Amino acid sequence: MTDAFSYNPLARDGEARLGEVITPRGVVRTPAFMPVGTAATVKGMYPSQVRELGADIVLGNTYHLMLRPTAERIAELGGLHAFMRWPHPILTDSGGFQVMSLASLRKLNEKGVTFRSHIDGAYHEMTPERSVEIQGLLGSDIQMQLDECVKLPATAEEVARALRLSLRWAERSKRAFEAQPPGRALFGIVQGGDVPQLREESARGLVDIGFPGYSIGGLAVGEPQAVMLGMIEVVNAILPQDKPRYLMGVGTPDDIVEAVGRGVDMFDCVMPTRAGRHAQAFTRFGRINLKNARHADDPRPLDEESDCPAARDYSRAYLHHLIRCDEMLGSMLLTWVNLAYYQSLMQGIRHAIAQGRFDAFKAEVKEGWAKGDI
Ligand code: PRF
Repeated sequence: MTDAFSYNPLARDGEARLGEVITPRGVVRTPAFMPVGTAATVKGMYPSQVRELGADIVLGNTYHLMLRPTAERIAELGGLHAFMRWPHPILTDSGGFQVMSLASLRKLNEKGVTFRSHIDGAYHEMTPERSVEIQGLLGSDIQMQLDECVKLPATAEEVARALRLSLRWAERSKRAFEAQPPGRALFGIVQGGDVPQLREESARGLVDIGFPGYSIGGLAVGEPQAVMLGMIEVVNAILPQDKPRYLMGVGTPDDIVEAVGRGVDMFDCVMPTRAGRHAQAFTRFGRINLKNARHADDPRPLDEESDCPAARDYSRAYLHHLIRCDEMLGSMLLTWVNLAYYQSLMQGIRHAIAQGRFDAFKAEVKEGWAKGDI
């Protein structure tokens, strides 16, 4: 293993890419899905379980960790990998997006953003430099620049202002990142809302600054899927082929196969973990809501052929019972089922690209997902 960060393309099928993101802490097979571990935990899962499902990397959140237990405390305790006992790669989001969705009394200016914590109301300041410093203290392998993501619909003026601010923050982030040890990477984040020309301006601006990888932000924020896919096409035509592309906060299995078909390599989403805590199971036959009374007498497992014990070994009646009683094992088992589903989806995608039959695989996934509650 070298101490450098790199992207290694392995195969292509249309625009879909099979590859590897190489980090000193390990290889991330792409297309990859990163389970969300916001507060230094993938909720309800042991790190060893997450790993066994095939995850090569998890995501952590600057915003949550800076507030509690603080980046400085995690650094003193040996960094985020040691703290959460996940020795493999970690990607961290920069905090801007979470400040906008969770914190109150936000004030944004050229310098950065000030806000009040959603936990205790204390005031904090986040700048591009401070975000990179926090991600460095955590020891994150793949770090994100501070950006401003506007919710859609928004005016073109508002979208343009936010993307230009994000470009200036990208430069400041890159400069601050130079202080960190080799082997880590900082990604720039493309913004530009639903306006193709602004997406282009953002992507070109970031490529001019130069990053080892590029994130696509500002999507899945209220626009129809067709608009999101159109923006991905615009951006992917500009981003360099020899760097990984990460679509932030996306999405459903349908979104993921569509985005892979447009050149995206990395994804994260709370969907499998959050849905698991809300009685929803994802299976290759479709989605199942285990709160529904029709499961109360059903002795069948969710999927008797699954490799995941949670899907294979527990009856639907038992899962329904756990959920009705609000037992924590119910959430844990369904989170396990859903992350297993997502990782097997990614494995299927990688296999299909390698075999040159990605389009057929994509059609199968879309059909299964469209079935809804079965
Ligand atoms: N920016 C950052 N994180 C994000 C997003 C973004 O635009 C999104 C949008 N889907 C999710 N997470 N920094």
